[in-house]
Amino acid sequence: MKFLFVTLFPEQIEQAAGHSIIQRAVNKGLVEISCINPREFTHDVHRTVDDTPFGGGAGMVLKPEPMVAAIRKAKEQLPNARVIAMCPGGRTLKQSIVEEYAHCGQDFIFVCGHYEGFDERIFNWVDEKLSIGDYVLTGGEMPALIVMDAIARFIPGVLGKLVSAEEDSFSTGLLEYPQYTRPVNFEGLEVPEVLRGGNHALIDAWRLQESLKATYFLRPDLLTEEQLRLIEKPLPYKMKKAQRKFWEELRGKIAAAKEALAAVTEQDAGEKDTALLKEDEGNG
Ligand code: 4G3
Repeated sequence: MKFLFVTLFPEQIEQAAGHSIIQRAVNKGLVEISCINPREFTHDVHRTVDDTPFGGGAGMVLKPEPMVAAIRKAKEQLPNARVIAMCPGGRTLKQSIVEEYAHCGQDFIFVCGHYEGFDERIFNWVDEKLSIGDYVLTGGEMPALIVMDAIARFIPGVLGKLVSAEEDSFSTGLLEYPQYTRPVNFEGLEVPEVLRGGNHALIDAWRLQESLKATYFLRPDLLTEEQLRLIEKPLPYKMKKAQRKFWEELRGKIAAAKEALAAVTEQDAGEKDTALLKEDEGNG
């Protein structure tokens, strides 16, 4: 997959592409990264890319001529690419958008802005505006790199053999379950018994319960109506025994967590979240 960045600061992109998993993907030929600098498309001695806004106001605006010339060049190089402008006012990125990008079979041109933004007319050469979240940064390079990284993880061979982006917590729609590695006892904090037992059916059930519990407390908006019903409403009369046990156990964990919460009400909300998720450590 090819990623082309239209940017005034190509070194920032090259630097980020020179590390770790993305660098390995480039070396394996799974990902191609390149940059086009709009400054190369200026014709004045000062190589001007920005100017003051019509109507007044603080800051500078990216001029249309060099930006559009750079985007045109980018489209010549990647005619099948989606052209995405990174800006705080764009559609907010989430994992389902990442997956759609990863599976659409197109290359990507990221248009990175600086200063107070783009001349509005530039958007006529752009397919969509994208934001990585509700905050403003000094440039679109880091947001564009974040989008590329999130997409690249879905390209077969980019992650290690046994790891699959499709199985990520966010791709399952739930928050992550807690993970542990050696030592079994770290400063008195023990790895839950169930994870050391090697019973994979039990482990899978425990992990799903923990994911559901974390999601219930921290991001209930991510749960399906069905999941919420199975947590909060009377269980269906007809239900397989193992299933009933699973949901009853989860309800027990949630009730215990709520009690733990009641016990720490004098603490601040940030600490509460932590307390909630810690309550049953070690009692797998
Ligand atoms: C355009 C993207 C670009 C207009 C870009 C600022 C945050 C994001 C810029 C503008 C950016 C984001 C450059 N900051 N949330 N800064 O994805 O006002």
